Amino acid sequence: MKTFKDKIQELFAEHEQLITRVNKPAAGGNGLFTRYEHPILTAAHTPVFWRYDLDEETNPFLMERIGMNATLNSGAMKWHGKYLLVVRVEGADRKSFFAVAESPNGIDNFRFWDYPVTLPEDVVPATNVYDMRLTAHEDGWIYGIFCAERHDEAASAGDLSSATATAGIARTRDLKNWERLPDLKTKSQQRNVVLHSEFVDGKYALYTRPQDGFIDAGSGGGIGWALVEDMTNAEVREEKIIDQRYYHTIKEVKNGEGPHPIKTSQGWLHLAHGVRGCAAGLRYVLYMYMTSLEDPTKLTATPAGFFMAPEGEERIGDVSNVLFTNGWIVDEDGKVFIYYASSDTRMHVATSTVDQLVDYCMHTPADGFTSSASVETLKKQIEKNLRLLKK
Ligand code: M1P
Repeated sequence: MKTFKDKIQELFAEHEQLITRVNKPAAGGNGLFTRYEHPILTAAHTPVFWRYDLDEETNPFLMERIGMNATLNSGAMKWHGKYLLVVRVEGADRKSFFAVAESPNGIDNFRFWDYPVTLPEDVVPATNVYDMRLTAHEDGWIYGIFCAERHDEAASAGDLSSATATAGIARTRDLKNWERLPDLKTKSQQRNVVLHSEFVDGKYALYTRPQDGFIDAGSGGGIGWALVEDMTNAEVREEKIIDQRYYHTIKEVKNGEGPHPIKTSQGWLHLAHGVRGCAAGLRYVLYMYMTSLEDPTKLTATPAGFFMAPEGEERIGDVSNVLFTNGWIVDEDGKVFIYYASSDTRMHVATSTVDQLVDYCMHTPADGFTSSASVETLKKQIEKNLRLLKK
């Protein structure tokens, strides 16, 4: 008969086996990026000592006491040679919190730090926090901008669902001690706010996503841009939409900046999510675009359609048919690690290179916005290829 100690050992051994599992490139692909066989983080990757009370006296049946539901939308950065994710962990109680997981190679062996992030609630307490974008800014701080969600005080009596979305701001120098700054002041609700890594005209630059309600972007036209003088009292006075939504595209209903863009010799390389509605609900896909180095508000490349859409098991989860990203890491050699979550449930990685992604953006035809325009674009490629094939 197994003792309590044996059972604990078993739990730890199973967990260790899971988190040290080798993650190999998945077969197939489209030349743009490489997917990997396994998710890099799931709820089961959270430490055993988070979930179980390991004291036989207080937990004689060795049951989970604090359940974890999902690991999703993670900010990312390279830190002391390690690939670090600030993961949105969602507990069984539906509350999300941030926790750091690190890997030696960016692909597997992600291990959570012992404690989750303690985000001070001294400035503006929120009910729920999630989807942190990390920016190591040239001012020397690492900023984390995230969604701070609160119950909408204007909701009618008995409406316990209406909420408001605001951009929460925190900063750190070591990813362990965080300073909470006042939430971003804006005219509308905001989610998916991202800090650009460099000063622009001596100011902090933010990618915004104005929205009429907690869910609906409504009159918010797309991904916005705003300059802010001081991150310790950040206020959006003017907001310009730089990446608009369009009818009958993958970003018809909503879009949102992913991680902050990567600086390349050919412009700023952006990764974002686009949302459209269908009979099955909302469909979230990832797309890319580029902006000018001289004027980061100017679009220079807008490849049509999605860059990455949910496939296989990625399609299913707590909120099915969703890919979402808010973290990527570029290595010195130009290798890019794209961290994305599927269906609000688990985290994955895909790899590519800066050169491939820039090539994708610059040479993928833009959306012509009608079926006939798409057919004309396709015909050009067919014609060229058939000529080549006949040679
Ligand atoms: O459920 C899908 C996503 O929905 C929201 O995205 P958006 O801000 O574009 O509406 C966010 O709640 C995100 O966390 C979630 O993954």
